[in-house]
Amino acid sequence: MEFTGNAIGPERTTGTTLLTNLRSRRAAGQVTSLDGTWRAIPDPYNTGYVNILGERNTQGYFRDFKPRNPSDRVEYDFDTSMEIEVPGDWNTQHPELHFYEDTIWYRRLFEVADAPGDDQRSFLSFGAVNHTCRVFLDGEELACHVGGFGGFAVEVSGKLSTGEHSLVVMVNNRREADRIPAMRTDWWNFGGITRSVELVTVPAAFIRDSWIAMAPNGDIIGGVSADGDLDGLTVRVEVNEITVEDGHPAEAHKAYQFVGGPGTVEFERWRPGAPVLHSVYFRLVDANGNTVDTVTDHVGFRTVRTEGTQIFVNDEPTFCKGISIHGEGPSGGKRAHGEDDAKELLSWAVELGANFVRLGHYQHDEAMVHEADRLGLMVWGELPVYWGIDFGNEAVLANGLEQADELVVRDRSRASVILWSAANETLPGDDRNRFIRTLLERFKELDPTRLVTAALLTLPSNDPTVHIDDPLGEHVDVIGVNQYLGWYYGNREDIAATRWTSVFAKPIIFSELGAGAKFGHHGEADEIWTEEFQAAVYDAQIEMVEAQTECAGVSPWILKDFRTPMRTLPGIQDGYNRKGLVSEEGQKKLAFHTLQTYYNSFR
Ligand code: GCB
Repeated sequence: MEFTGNAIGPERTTGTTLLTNLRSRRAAGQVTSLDGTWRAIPDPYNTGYVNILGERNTQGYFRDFKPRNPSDRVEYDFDTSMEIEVPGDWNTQHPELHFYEDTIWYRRLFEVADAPGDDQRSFLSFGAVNHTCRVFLDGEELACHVGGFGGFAVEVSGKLSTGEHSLVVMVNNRREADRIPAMRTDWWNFGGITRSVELVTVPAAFIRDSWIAMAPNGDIIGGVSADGDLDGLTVRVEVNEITVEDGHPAEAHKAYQFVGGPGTVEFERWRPGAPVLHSVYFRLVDANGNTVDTVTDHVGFRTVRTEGTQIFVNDEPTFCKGISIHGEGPSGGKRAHGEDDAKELLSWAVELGANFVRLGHYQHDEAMVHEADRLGLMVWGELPVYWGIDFGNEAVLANGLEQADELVVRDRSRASVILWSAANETLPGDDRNRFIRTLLERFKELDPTRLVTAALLTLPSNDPTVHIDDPLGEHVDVIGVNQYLGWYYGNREDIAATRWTSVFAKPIIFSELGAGAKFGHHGEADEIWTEEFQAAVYDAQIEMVEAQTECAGVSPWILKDFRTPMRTLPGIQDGYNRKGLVSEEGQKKLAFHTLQTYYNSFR
């Protein structure tokens, strides 16, 4: 008899779909929130899924059993287990879960007042669950999802009879060599159902996904994928009062290009700092002209392209005055979610004088990109392909592609997003080059309107000129350069004279630079961890950036101090990376004002 088995088996995403336009569905009353207080059972041995023989436990926690007789043995009870808020990370909700990296079972009971009819389809939608989860409805396993930052939906049509239902989600955030990200990240591995859970009910023939954007040549392009019985249905797309597409037969999962509409349509442009959004309606129309499904959006139109070493937005050379941001809320060191967090985080970026934010190192909450659209901030969106990934593993690449789909498909109507980044600080090598090139190609395939990039690792050299020759440079539109002169290496005095060149003649964005400082810690500029030290590094870096003609932008690291188990220095770090321009509670350090002065004085 084998006691070492693990019936969990390989983790692959199955049983999920992508469902976009949830804001529209919410506004139309098609969504029931399942957020709130759930019950949770920590289960580091996966007892709720695997029995002691290592076989699949058919009586596992997902059955959500209650004893029916006094003699019944049921060795768990959701009703009396710990409470946990959804959305939210588990690490900051219970002190004993602070460092927890394993399985927690979540359970939510919900009531269906009126069972949806045959003319409706129903989905459970998850904004993000970190990292891998299995979804069970009334004891039945419906789906597995791999990847901690992308949204996904699970179809439950025909399963929602009138009455009470038990939704159980087995969530696991163990760091594994074959996950993305893998074993090491310089951020907290917040576990849990970190974004909203919703029940979405749509018509039997419906728009699963739709998007519209402006191509680099000014054409309006987009796509609609519909689902259900689409016989005789056509697609109509209107921007404001203008129909830009009419009569295309509805096809499942079809992204097709429509150009311009009848005659040349010129919409007022969205610009950084001067955003203009237009109302867009995507409709499925039947043969009698009746609309069977509509989704609405508010979309800006702008072009973005590169020429030589510059980025052009609406044909104007545009310098990206940026700041990097983690998906951690403005206070409390918690995983960020929702509109309030987005508004506060991005209001700091605006106050800084930024026109650009790098949303590192993974897909952020959808509220961030909508708020960026509204504020006129340009966005760099990013995949968690970070440091050491098992690049030679085909299953890992397959998951990377799924995560790329989730990133791009959700946000390709957002004018604010100008760049998709495939990776951060990865070491060149055949497997890595192929892996990231494949992701970059997927970005372009899904979205021909945006630029692609990756944040490259540049290592110290004794030469004042750093030559960028990472082979990925050939496959990106914009080269992201992470560099820590004056912090991890190099003398502060030498920063201003340093230059970056590449064989690629493409725009360079300094996607990271910075230094650590503890808010309120003051001293001389050569005393590490003081606000003065950090500000002096910024001064020198700004001088370098000004003199570096190939530079198309900067996004220093980082807006706010953020939690990370890698930073342990007592009294200074205490579990936080201190490179923030503001503390974890939002107090501004000197360097905030240094960068603000620079951005406000700008070209
Ligand atoms: C980096 C990483 C970032 C870290 C940062 C640091 O290069 O991209 O995730 O947090 O440096 O503070 O060391």
